[in-house]
Amino acid sequence: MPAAAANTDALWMPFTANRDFKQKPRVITGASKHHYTASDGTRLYDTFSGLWTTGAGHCHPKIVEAVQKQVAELDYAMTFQMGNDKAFALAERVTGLAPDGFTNCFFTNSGSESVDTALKIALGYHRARGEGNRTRLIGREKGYHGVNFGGMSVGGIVPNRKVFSANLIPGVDHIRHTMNLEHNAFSRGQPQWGAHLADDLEGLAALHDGSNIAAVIVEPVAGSAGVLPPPVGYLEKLREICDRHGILLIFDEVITGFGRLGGAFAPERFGVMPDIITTAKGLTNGVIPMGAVLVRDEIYDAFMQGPEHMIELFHGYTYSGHPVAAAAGLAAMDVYEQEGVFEQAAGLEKTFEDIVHSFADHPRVIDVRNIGMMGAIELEPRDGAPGARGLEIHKKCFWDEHLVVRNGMDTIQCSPFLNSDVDEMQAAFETIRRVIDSVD
Ligand code: PXG
Ligand code: PLP
Repeated sequence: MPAAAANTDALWMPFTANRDFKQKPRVITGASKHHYTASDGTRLYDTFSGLWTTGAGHCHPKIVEAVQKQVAELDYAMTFQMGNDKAFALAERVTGLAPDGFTNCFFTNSGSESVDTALKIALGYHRARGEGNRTRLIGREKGYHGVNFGGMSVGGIVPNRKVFSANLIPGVDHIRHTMNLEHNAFSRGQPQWGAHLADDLEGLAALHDGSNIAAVIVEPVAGSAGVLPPPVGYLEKLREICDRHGILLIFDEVITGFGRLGGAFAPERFGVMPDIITTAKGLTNGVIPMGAVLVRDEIYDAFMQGPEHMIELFHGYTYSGHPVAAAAGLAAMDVYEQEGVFEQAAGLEKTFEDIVHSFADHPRVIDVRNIGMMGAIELEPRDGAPGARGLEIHKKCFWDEHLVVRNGMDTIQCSPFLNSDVDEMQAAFETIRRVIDSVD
């Protein structure tokens, strides 16, 4: 069936210009390794590895097999007051990959749920230790922490907040973002300028008194905002201020976790240790929705008090630790380990950096940013129509070049496969350049 004939009416599509899309739908019906198949039969190379999700490639046979086996063996069992074998095994596996001291993990079904869970754990932790006054939560401008009320409130993407402004949770402040084209344009990796922006947290601690602040949440590398690597010294400073005031530091690693930065988690790269890590996406290689919140031992331990028959944390999702998701997660961990996927990513990042920075001389390009296997090519917006150029490039790549390219407004977001073939990756970016040349 030709794509245009697909009946797309009933689906209210997420983060999509529905009316524009439905005039000529882009419908995917299959995938294999580094390509999608569209409903008209064309094969498209995926430059975004799912949605930052599928670093090891689509329909990986080992993950497919694990899911097929699991769904036939145990489809569902509650994890409230009982549990399934795969969830326990995956928790052990994931905490094993995490930095020392991260002994426990709580399962969710998405990054948004991981964030809201982490915020609740932070509040509960302080209360359990007799510091129930620590209720303030601090996020960062341009931060993306999902779309649930907690994550939206600490988040800093303006259009995501605008309509809900009066209903965001109270007691939240934001530190400034680190994006600055004047000082940092065309930086490779971590920019040199901007560590002082972390002092905003010290300012908020002075304003509210640090003893009232529960946690600060940041993406170690801002993803959705258009890939903003942390300035040199910035995360260190955040950690130091948190330590001084007893504030928990949450790293939202929904994108950066599981290989994007060439290791399992951001502390390996930046040498800065958070107290809580939120994950999703790469946890299952995107195959089944699942997230996890990893916590340090003292956080878990703080909850383990009171009568033993009592539930320590009144929180959980029907599908927390779903056995089919957990089986996908276990298989993903096997693939990452056996195929050296994180090492492959580390080995590719310099080549990828050179590829994205080859766009720096393009007249329409106002910035290029990258770190690990994350990159952004920022285009000048059209006068009076921000986002139009980016969307046109996405559509042109899809229809004319058989390339899936993700744009956030006028920024081309790059999330190549962690096990990309260099020639394929190179060819894809040559095509993107041609398409940028060809649009107004
Ligand atoms: N935290 C971070 C850091 C994320 O990147 C979420 C939380 C929410 O996860 P869920 O699974 O609830 O979507 C994310 C998700 C983009 C883009 O274009 C990125 C995300 C979502 C949508 C678009 O970069 N990341
Ligand atoms: N709404 C209702 C009426 C429910 O019964 C439940 C769960 O039992 C939920 C929402 C929450 O669903 P979930 O646990 O899948 O997040």
